[in-house]
Amino acid sequence: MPKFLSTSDSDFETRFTALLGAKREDSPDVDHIVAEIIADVRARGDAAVLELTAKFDRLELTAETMRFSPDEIAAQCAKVSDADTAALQMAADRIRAYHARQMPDDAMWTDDVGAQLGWRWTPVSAAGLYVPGGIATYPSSVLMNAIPAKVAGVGRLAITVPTPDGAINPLVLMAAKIAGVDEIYRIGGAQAVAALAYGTQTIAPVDKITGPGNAFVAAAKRRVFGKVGIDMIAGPSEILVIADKDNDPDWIALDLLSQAEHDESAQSFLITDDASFGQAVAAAVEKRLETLERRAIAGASWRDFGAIVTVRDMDEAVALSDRIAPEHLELCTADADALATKVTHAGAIFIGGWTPEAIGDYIGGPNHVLPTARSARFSSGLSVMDFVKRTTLSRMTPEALAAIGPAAERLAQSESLEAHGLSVRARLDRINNLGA
Ligand code: HSO
Ligand code: ZN
Repeated sequence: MPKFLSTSDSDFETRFTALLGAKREDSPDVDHIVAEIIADVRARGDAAVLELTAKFDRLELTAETMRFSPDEIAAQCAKVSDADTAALQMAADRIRAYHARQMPDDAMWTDDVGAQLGWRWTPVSAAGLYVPGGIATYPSSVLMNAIPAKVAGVGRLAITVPTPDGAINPLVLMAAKIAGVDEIYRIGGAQAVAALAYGTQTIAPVDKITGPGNAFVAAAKRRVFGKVGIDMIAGPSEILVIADKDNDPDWIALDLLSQAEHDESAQSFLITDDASFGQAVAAAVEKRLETLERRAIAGASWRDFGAIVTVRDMDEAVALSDRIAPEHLELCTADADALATKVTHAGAIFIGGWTPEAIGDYIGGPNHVLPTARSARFSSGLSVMDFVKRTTLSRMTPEALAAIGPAAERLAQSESLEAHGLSVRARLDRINNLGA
């Protein structure tokens, strides 16, 4: 059973705060092991990566077989059904169209003193995409990471995916192919992150690393940050559904379970203004848990971290939602559009009862790599912006320099940086025909 709370209960604040602060992830401290792996890959390159792959993935590779050959990619892609390929293709097209609209504009203008100012966006040269192996291998995540990079104009994209005992999900390679990525290495863990960040004899280094992974991958990404850019350290998935009584309890139950089934540490919340509707959803969840394939995972998540909160009205619901700052927020209410405008902190909002969150995971168009663990308060989901950077532009004329240069000279003097001041003064003197 999930936790039942009501804002009219006297102990609500205490219980809600406890729920928000609940420690959901018990990530092992692997930092010292990861530090050693990174040092080893930096020192020995391919040799270290190959040894670690043999040890962790039970896979004997060579520098030549580390990368999937075009023939191997074609052979794996041939195993994918036409229906799966078509679904991936539709997803890719929609994700591409959505992200194309995110491309920011360059700007240049002349201000009141005649100075030309502006900025220009350019893509990172090379990006590495980490794809997890095992049960958490999601072909959809390959599209969600690779397509924004491609749209941004990233020249080189490399994928690393561990293949324990040689096993690979063919849909991962098909997704890579559809996204236009053909540089794919069958390596994983901290060694793959280190190889992408520092390069080896076989793998050229990249400038930015994105993609989810286990505790080793997360620790490695933290450690290589600075040498390269990283996207974010994603935590377990979360969903908050705000629903009124005019919903089918079974639909809402399935929406809650769709995130609960990701991970035992996932968290699903329902906020409703009707207590008996909340009870109906709880009953529908239990019913679905009897047969759901991943009932062990979803059931544990729902039991340990699930919650149903009854509020007095929907404004109260929005206020609680902003405190949760959920990764995914579903608004299944009559006035969903109006409610959406009142929300400030959420990674992604799904408006109205016809928009299950799963649409966003696969095919809607927006990215499914989203801020977790309340980080939607200060950050956003993956986008084209993660693969571009901004260069500022300034151009002075003699008139502009005459107008603002003396203030620069004064500030340079106040910081005792003589050459700074003189570099301005030399030009001002020329303008005034004083200098040489
Ligand atoms: N809901 C997950 C993403 C995902 N779902 C991938 C299915 N596949 C985190 O936002
Ligand atoms: Zn999902």
